[in-house]
Amino acid sequence: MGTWLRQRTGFERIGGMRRPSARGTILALLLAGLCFLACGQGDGAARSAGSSAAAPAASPRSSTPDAGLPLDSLELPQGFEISIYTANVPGARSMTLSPAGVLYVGTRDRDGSVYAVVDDDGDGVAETVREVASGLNMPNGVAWRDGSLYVAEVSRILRYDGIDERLDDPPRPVVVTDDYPGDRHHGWKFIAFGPDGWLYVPVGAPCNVCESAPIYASITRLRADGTGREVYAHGVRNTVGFDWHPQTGELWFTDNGRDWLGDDSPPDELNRAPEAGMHFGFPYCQGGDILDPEFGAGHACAGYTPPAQKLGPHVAALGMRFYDGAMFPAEYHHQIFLAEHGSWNRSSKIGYRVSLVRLEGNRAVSYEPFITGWLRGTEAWGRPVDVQVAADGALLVSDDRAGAIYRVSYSAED
Ligand SMILES: [Ca+2]
Ligand SMILES: [Ca+2]
Repeated sequence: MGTWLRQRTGFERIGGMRRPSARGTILALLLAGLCFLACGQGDGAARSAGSSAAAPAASPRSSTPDAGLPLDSLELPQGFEISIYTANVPGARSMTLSPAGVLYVGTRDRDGSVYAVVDDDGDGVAETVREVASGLNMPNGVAWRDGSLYVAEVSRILRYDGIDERLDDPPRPVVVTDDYPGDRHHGWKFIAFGPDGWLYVPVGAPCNVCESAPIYASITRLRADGTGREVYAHGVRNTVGFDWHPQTGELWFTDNGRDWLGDDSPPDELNRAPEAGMHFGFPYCQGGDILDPEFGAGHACAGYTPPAQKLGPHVAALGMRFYDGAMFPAEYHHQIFLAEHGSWNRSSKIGYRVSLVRLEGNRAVSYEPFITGWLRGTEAWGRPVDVQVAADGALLVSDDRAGAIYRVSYSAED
């Protein structure tokens, strides 16, 4: 049959037969191993790899609603709950949601895959995960517009037309552009359509810190048909998440600070770019007020736009979204949730959490943790990458270490 479908429920459907897939088994073994490492005391014997690996005859969801992930260790404010939307998206990175409710998820490594995740019955648990593309070059970025899914590889933007209706038989992609640099260092991309209808595509610095051609360390934008590319923002080291304020239409974006300036320097950044042509400092000025020791000579931080909010040093702030759903309390309305993937260039780890930045007008006034607990001691069992507000107002959070999408919901106290 022409259908090329993988449903990531621990099975591959082949010619109408169902049999355990090698991947499903490996995933089960990995999850079991992760739990062995992370679940800690007491229950290790009850969760042996053997019992998990032998389980694929049943739906992983019905037998283990938490998919073996230690959700109990996550802490959220009063009234919020977190659950597993799906634990079957290996390397889950950036997300986009179609109006029909299909969640598309990019990845950065492994098979170069893009996944489509569907909650068929609307109960807050996605039962169907399909691989709609594979073999791509770090297809981290996904954006949906006018019936098509746009996917960002390192140097190309691809477009899959009519994708929602063809999840079981995805169309061949149209190449929107193949004109981005091929550098894999900071080459994976977050992409999104702005309120102006243009597709925003960042190009990270091809280095930790360096001067480079103008296309690098920028956020570009281009028309949906691939024409008209221009640089919108300069001096951006590596942004992997942005969104536009629902009322002002202004662009806000995270940016990852450089490495090797010490444990507490520089901060990661949340920036605001209300107009084209602004310069956010890299590589000359880091974090708004730190003249770079290698590239700062002859420059002044006053010449560049400082962050709207300094974030933790090395937290690796990635995806961010304004909350515009109806489920959370009013105090969260139009505030920013951002995913902190977690540090590597620091002697003690920080990040590995979802944070909240509160705004007053167009000013950031606070920065606080919203979900913590993926980091336990010195080991992180999960790493948040992106956040997405679902149609029902729940907040979806992707995790490329656990291969999971979480669903954060709120219900008022009794
Ligand atoms: Ca469901
Ligand atoms: Ca900056």
